[in-house]
Amino acid sequence: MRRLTITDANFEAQFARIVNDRRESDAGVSRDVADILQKVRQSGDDALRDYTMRFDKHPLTADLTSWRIGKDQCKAAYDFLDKPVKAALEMAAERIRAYHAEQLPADRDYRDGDNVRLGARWSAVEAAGLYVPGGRASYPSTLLMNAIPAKVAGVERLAVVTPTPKGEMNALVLAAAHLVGVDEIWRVGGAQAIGALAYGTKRIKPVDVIVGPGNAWVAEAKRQLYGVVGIDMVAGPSEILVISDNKTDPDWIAADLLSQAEHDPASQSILITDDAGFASEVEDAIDLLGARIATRRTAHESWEKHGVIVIVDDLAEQAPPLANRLAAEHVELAVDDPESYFAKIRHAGSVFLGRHTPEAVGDYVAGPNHVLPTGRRARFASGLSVLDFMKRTSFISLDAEALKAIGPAAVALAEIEGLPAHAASVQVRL
Ligand code: HSO
Ligand code: ZN
Repeated sequence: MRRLTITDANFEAQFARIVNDRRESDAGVSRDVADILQKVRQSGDDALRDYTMRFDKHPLTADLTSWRIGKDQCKAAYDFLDKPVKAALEMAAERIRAYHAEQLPADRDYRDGDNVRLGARWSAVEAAGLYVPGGRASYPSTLLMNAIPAKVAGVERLAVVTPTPKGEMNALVLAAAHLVGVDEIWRVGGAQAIGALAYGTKRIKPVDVIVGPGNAWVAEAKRQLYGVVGIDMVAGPSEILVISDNKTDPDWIAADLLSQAEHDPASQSILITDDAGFASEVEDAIDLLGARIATRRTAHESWEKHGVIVIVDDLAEQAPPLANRLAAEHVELAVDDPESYFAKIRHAGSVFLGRHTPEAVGDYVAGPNHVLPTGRRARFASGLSVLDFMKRTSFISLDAEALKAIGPAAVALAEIEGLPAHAASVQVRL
């Protein structure tokens, strides 16, 4: 953990280093991924079979159940859940659905001053692919956060791909799939699964958009296939920035900082406060709680390597501009007047207002998406939404009068661009 004080002579240099810190692995995977994608494109299911044996030790055979997880398996996983877990998942799903329904965009259809009818109509993509990681980062909440916006947008087909190393499956993810009504789940993972979704194979039909988190290979495959298909953001390790005065219980803030640190050794947790004594209490609380949790190794590594405490003089004045430079995925405002801070925060994936709004409620049940821009991408990007599964078709309609009003200008522009057929197609109608 590093502690910075704004009055230190070298504060600016130290803070700039944190802003520019690259925590994302570019493991030099791009050539491997290009090879894998080419093989999947050429040999389809045969390539999937080879890679899945090699990387996941899972045999894809003539038996379809080795390829695909059945609806009945998902239902069984769901039925097997404890009642409180079931109720929690249902509450989460319903709140996420309601929030995303509010995002559905309105069509436009109007006449302008020249009596030209103009507008735009939104429609969903037909098919979306969702990558669900195996192992550490395989979360039912992430399945809800990715699948529900697609459903709300009106996507007809949702195909999930997920690696099942040595045949192993995450029952909670299957239960979540049952809850949201996803029934096409393929037991393939890695770059090869992304290739299959983009190009299609004999078994797996191609999709139009691919979303969902994954390791460096998955992220690189999505990047390389962007343009063949649409993708969501390429996401990096989680981040949290907590802005707190000394009136919040240090135990609360310690837990908040650890909540993102426990995701990944490359995660980053930052506290900005105006009280050095309070900062030390939070540090002590992190040591105590951090030693007790099952995720302590990951959380400890993240906090040691990437954790930061910034001590400022004037929290209300100095914290928001620092927050904007960090453009963090999550920003918590644990202060008396969070609104006045919020008004000054422009770059953030999601903001949590007030001492009683821990970031973790946003990860699960509040409603907004937990797939958010990381690595300072909040400067230009937003969290996953129904719009990631939709596109807009503009339309134009003219009658003779309207064409008379704007057509001659089109003719003039076609002529200076040296495109006579363009000019003629307007002129003949005038
Ligand atoms: N905080 C993560 C999402 C997540 N948290 C899933 C718990 N489960 C995204 O930044
Ligand atoms: Zn989380």
